[in-house]
Amino acid sequence: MIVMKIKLKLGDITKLQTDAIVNAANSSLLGGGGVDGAIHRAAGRQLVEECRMLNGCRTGEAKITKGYKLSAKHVIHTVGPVWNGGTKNEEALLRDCYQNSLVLAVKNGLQSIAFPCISTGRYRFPIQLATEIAVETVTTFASLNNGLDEVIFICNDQENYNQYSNLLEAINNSAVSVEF
Ligand code: AR6
Repeated sequence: MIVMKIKLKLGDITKLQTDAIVNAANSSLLGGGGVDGAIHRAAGRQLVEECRMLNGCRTGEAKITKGYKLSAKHVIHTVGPVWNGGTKNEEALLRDCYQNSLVLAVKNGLQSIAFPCISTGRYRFPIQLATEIAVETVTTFASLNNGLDEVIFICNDQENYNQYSNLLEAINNSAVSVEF
């Protein structure tokens, strides 16, 4: 069986040298605050110019661009759900963000992808639940043996990092090897 690596990191996603980094964008895809603002600042103006051609993106869906001045070759832009108490299909939509980003990476022949903690900032998704969805979606994807070598979860704060660390330590799945 081909084993997919999962790595956990604490830091800034814009510094990573992966085939793709994922942006927690909004549906305009034209930039914003948080990780979205950081990615657009680091990538330069050409990123927003390419994004303008994409006609936005619906919640749960994903679109790919080049990485421009980033060390990452591509940016996969996905739009997480705004947390509304859990009554607006938020869990399924967050799962779609991870799943659709992974599928898009494989479709484009990419081997490594890094995710921020989608929706857990301005969109107020509860951290524990968001982490469970992220880890479960990625490990299930790995079990299907899809050609992706490496998924990085990169947290910008200790609270998110600790949640991931607890869940990843407990993983018992032969399709995955975890590195901290
Ligand atoms: N590297 C890695 N993670 C980061 C970075 C960074 N440089 N900066 C922030 N984070 P948020 P959302 C973490 O608010 O909740 C934007 O305005 C941050 O600590 O960026 O999906 C968009 O345009 C948090 O854990 O995204 C949308 O309007 C995580 O990234 C809206 O915010 C997500 O926080 C999307 O909200």
